[in-house]
Amino acid sequence: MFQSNKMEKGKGRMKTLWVAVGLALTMGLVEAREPGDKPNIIFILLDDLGKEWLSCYGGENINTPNIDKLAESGIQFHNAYSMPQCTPSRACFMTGQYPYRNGWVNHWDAPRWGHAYFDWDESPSIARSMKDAGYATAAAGKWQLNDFRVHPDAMVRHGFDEFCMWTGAEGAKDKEHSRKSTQRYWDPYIHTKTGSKTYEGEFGPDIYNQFVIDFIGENKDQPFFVYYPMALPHGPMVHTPLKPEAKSNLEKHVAMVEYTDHLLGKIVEKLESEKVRNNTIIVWTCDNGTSGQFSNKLNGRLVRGGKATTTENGVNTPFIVSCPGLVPSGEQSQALLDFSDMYPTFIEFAGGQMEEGYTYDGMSQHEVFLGKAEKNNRDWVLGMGSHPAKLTHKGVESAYYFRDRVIRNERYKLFVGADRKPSKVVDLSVDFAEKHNLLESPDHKEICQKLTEVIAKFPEKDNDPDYERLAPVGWEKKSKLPSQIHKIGHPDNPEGMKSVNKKKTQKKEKPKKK
Ligand SMILES: [Ca+2]
Repeated sequence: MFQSNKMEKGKGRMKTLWVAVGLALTMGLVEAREPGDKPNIIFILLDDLGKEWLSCYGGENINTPNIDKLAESGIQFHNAYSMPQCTPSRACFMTGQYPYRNGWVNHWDAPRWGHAYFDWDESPSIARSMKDAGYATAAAGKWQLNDFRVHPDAMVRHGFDEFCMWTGAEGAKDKEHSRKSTQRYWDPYIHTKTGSKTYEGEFGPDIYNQFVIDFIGENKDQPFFVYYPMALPHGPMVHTPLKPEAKSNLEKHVAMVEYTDHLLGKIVEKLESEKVRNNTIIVWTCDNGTSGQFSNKLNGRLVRGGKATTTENGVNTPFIVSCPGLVPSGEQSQALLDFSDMYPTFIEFAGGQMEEGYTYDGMSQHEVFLGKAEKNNRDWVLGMGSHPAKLTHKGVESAYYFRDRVIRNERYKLFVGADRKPSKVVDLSVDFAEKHNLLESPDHKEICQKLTEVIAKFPEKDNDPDYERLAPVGWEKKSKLPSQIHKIGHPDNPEGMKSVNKKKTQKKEKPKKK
């Protein structure tokens, strides 16, 4: 059942053809730019923030007027899924593939640990497809999927014309370099076309934001696509230019969330002043739930940060779509969508093509974004993946043979174990804590069966990250872990299976301790 990410291997894509198609489309577009005629798209992705910190979703003790205004101006979604952690979410967005297919099931800091990286030759790219559809493309903020010392042109290869990225913490024998490159906020270490360097005395988020603002100004007369994975509000907790007095971690966290709001305000202001706001789709969302160290009240209930978990506080992400010329305003949507949907959705708006030779998991939400379809084409959405991958003597591999995951519809949610069996079904309309298991309930036989049938659609084994092996660079992590057999749930590894069962038992016992 093992399926490669790519149906046909080989480096030679039909690049020439796509470029030709892109050019032809661009040439047909030189005239007026009406709303809907290749709208600009800005995908803003916050790092580690759940709904409990946004007043438009019912979060308390937080002031986010620009985000609230964005929600009022468009559609606010309630059933949108990200993945539980950075790498799985970001790779899913970039490829339109679920983690078990693109191989990025676990988290991997490419610049810090070396070895695996997001290989442009082994994966499709939303940015490359947007570029081929005639869009000017840019990325700003956090990337972390490549080491820019090894591949300074990685962003270009992934399809971004312009970029301004925090490098990600770079592992190095020189500890001073590691320290410098870790900085994403004050004195940030940023990679652009002119190379990587520290911007002393500056606040990184201002630099990434100004870059996006400049890019909008320079490209306002043609369709543009911006992938803006903000560095904020992920740790380390810092004071911001607007709240220099923030002292405690909580005060800093609040200041950082409010700073994302301030930065969004500046982006919208720029779009308005350039008169492209009506033709620019802003998708505003987050890559995973808040860090577990922070809790906040959401509609009267205390919610703990759910980063790296598959409960709703980890994966049911805030998701707002706004474009005054195209998208209806003031709407609340229960439509199901997840991060794999962005690639086909944006490509449909762009009138482009997804890259050939790959299997995709996403479904276009074009009609849902336009407010033309309340109920969309999805029966379920999926959330899975977190914690570091494993480094073996053959390279970086997924830690599980089959990673546990969740799927949900508008009301019910199924937890699937690493043994590929259903472990829990909950009714989200009444069970906020996701604790009451309906799997054996005679009244819920039908829904349990319907959700359980989805498991058969998943490949038996999750893929591993697919990348061409690099020559040693000197700072990479070392490991002699055996390949494949180390995996939790590997059929030839009874110890691995034991740990699946042990984990299950521990989970079941947990509530009793309290
Ligand atoms: Ca994250």
